[in-house]
Amino acid sequence: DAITKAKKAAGEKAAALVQPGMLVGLGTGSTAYWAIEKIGQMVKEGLNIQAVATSIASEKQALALGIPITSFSEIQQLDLDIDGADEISEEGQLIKGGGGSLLREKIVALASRHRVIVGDERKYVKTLGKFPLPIEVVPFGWELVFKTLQALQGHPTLRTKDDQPYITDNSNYIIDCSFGVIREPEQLHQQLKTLTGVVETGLFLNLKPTVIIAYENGDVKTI
Ligand code: DER
Repeated sequence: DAITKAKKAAGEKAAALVQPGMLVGLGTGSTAYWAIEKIGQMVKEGLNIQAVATSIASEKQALALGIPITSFSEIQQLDLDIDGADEISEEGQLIKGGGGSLLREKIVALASRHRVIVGDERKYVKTLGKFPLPIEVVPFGWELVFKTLQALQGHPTLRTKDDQPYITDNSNYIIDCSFGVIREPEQLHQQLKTLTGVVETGLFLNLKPTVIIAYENGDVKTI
């Protein structure tokens, strides 16, 4: 369908930015999926790179494609991180975490010299906040963080999977919050990060990513 074609087009355009010898961050989700597939094809054709994946799922996909996987015990900086997002503002501010991988995604994004964010047109918004903000929290005492988020008008919901709390790759929980339009994302992020028990938020700010948006009509724009 048109959305899948758009995701594929955006992912493959991002993959084309990968150069021989690069250390690459592999994102998570249904758009980054296509970038990883394309990179796998390029590796089969002789491209020499090493990659760090942002989730167990992306690592499995990369290994199956023969993409050489490295880790932060071997390297401390990546050249290019390719990832998706749930919302991309016109200033390049992001909400991520819909796929549950925000912690490793942010670690990899911050360890990369450059970031490319890929998305279909639905992701490109004027202001952040329509998509509920994912917050990764430690399981112990999550109920206390939940109450504080209620008090902050976050309208929190604990993310579940098969009627159990969703467990991240890092053995944590995720609380999704709807704060409404987020006009001061830095302020909100700092406020949330100071809550004991909060590990990370899905606000990816001031990363100055290259943004690739694919439209259902077939256009692909690099912003
Ligand atoms: O969790 C994330 O941030 C992922 O990048 C994901 O939410 C992106 O969404 P997608 O599956 O539509 O690419």
